Amino acid sequence: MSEQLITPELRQWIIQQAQAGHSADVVLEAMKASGWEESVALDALEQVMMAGAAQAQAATRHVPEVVTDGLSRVWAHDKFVNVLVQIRHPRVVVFGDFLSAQECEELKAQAQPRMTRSQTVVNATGDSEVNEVRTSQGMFFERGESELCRRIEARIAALVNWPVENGEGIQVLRYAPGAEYKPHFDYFDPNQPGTAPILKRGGQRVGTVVMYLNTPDSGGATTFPDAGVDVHAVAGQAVFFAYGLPHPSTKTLHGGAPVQQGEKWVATKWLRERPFE
Ligand code: PD2
Ligand code: ZN
Repeated sequence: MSEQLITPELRQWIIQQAQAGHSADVVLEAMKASGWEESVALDALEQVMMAGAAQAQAATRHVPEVVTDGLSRVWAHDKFVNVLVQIRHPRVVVFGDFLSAQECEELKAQAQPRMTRSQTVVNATGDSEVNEVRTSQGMFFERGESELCRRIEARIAALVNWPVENGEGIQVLRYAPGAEYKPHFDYFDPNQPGTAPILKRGGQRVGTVVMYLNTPDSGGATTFPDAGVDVHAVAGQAVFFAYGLPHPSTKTLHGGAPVQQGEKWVATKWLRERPFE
């Protein structure tokens, strides 16, 4: 365990850096420059500097964020969206009335002809493959592909204060009964060789919005096992989560629980650090 690598001297140095007002980001870069592997350095930072895990996110990179100013609904581009639940760590926000019933139906109809078996990224190479951790069907829209995509993208951008250009195209997924998406992180594993080429286009993923296009008869919640939180799939609602670092300390491990009865349709929007061109 990397815990054993943290000498008292290193612990003291990290604390001094924090007391001098250096952000975790800056300390991390300094550790990497002096030869620390990123994952070991992150573990050390987490243990020493970020005893309060919520501080970890705040002290690190600029991330998509919802600003409610204490209100239970926020204006997002063209409509008010209800803020149903907010969790600070992991940073998770559940929205009601995010998509209208008509928008859900239109998105499903536009996606339907292009649905194929979903794939996952092969970490070692950066390629994609069919994998039994993800038994849904899916498709990607290009960003800005239709008036509907542009409207939803502008709504997300306004809601989480993140530029439209930093978003990947909307992905639509359909889960049949029994289909699931086993728990995973949406960021790309920095220690895998296949990650570097993926990051060239827009950098890391830093946030996700999962929009529910229907209400399954039972099952299909989006689960956050490290937080003990399940978000039920309800048509028109959406869940947003952000991760300032590509590290499990963000507690953003999440999955799509097996659908028990009926179908489940979602649209996912992934947000990158930089423009995704
Ligand atoms: O469909 C879901 O609930 C789900 C769960 C976890 C979707 C994703 N991840 C995703 O698209 O990344
Ligand atoms: Zn995911």
